Amino acid sequence: MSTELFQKMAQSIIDGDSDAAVALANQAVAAGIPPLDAITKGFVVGVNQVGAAFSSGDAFLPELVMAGEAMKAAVSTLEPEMKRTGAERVMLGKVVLATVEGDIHEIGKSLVGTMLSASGFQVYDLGVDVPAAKILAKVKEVDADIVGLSALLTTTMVKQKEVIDVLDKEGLRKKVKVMVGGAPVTRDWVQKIEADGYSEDAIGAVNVAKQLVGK
Ligand code: B1M
Repeated sequence: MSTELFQKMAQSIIDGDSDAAVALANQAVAAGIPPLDAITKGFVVGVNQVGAAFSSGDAFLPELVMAGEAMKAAVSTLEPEMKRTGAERVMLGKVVLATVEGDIHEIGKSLVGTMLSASGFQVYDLGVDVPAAKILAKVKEVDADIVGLSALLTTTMVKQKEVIDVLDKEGLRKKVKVMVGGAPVTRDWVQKIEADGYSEDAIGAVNVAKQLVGK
């Protein structure tokens, strides 16, 4: 039953059909399927397929855009349920979150933000294409414990390093932990830029953030 639903979810993203994606997300909530399962076993399978087709030249930008829109609609529909089912309610720490400058991919970053706030972090999501200076200003304003930086392009990963350098220059590097993520980010990269934490997915990001604040 759920396998069939997951397949339909993937297909709705491949078809770039936002209405179908929203309807299927609502169906999952009604059926008591954990929202993160709907995302990882259903919708993400579809968006990865579109991404692969785009890489190999079998799909084009309009398809990528439509898949992205459908994916966004599905995740937004599931968001309230993810927040509702977040188990912990204590304040674990403050996270300034952003997709780095030059990069407009927002779905994974927002998912990480939702999971962090559902788990008890206060999240300041600055959105996408965010310059290092804006991130620094927010870190100072809210006295952040963690900066979370998402990058989906090999060309924008360098901006993660730029933010670390800016924090360093301001004497904040020891105080503020930096967690990075995004599809092209590897452990080698994390070591190279001397980030404090890294995760491949949103659940992992919560565990890493907890470790970073010593919880
Ligand atoms: Co773009 N795009 N895209 N795109 N796009 C990729 C990333 C790409 C791999 C596709 C491909 O060629 N196979 C490729 C990058 C190649 C590279 O650099 N290696 C690519 C490209 C080339 C581009 C453009 C340059 C295309 C063009 O214009 N010619 C352009 C760039 C625009 C820009 O940013 N300046 C572009 C544009 C777009 C859309 C706008 C159309 C759309 C985004 C819509 C939106 O976000 N509102 C889009 C999409 C949808 C994708 C793919 C298909 C899917 C991304 C996604 O949402 N995945 C993507 C291919 C792919 O990844 N399969 C692709 C689902 C999401 C849940 O996963 O974002 O990986 P993800 O996040 C995960 C983890 O990475 C991790 O946890 C998340 C949840 O599990 N994570 C973190 C993410 N951030 C984290 C932060 C953390 C911790 C974990 O701590 C802080």
